[in-house]
Amino acid sequence: MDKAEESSFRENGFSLFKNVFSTQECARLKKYVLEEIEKGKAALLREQSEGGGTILNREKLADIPRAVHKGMLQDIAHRNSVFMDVARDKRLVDCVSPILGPDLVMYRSLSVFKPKDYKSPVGWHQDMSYWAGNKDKISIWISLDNVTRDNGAMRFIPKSHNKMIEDVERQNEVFSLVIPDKYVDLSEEVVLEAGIGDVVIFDSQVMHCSGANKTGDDRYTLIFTFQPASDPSHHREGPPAWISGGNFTQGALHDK
Ligand SMILES: O=C(O)CCC(=O)C(=O)O
Repeated sequence: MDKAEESSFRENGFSLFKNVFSTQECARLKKYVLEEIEKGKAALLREQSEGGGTILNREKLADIPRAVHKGMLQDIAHRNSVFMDVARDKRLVDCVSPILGPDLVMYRSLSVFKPKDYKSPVGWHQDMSYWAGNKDKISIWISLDNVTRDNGAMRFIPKSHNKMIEDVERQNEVFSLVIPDKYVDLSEEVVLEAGIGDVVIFDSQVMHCSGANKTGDDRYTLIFTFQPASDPSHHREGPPAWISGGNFTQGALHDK
């Protein structure tokens, strides 16, 4: 991240990095994502046929993937170390360490996917509506396919990260805390189309959403959220996982 990219991120709350990963790397990662999704669907089916006792345990890390049939696989880096290795890749750390510093831990990891003709959009939201700890968290969104405005590109409202909207509506969706339309100025909307291997980073408070997949093309992603190691908060039970740097005195797990 150069100085211009850093100041644009600080000003707008998001930034696009082109060609961070190669097409070959993304094809390999997508293969692993598809495998994890299939394993997840099988685990969810097993759980449902056995009565569904633990399905809604939102606290447990890498638990039954409760939303895998709705386009979301939570805690992917804790399901397969291939993804934890990607999260620790210097190319990703370099995208966020100018803002968050060198000592980083992972708050969450997931894949959001929209197979062809997947109709469900993700509504406008600010991630901090869901999250614990400090707001100094950055999500890193990796495009494993060509993502266009027609198959689910990310959409952002620039500068919206400066203020939280408290008046959110709860909907029966995977991303359930939605910002009412009256707070979203669509004339400001930026649609970020991304090629295979491009990376979008975004602030924990920026308003964002993504459209439905109206095409016959896949739209698979990997998403990691990092925070400074001084913040011991975690999206699940237990401490956040180590990502980079050496200063872990305040609670993060150094598992490498
Ligand atoms: O990839 C998407 O469609 C949505 C991701 C998202 O909203 C998030 O990670 O907060």
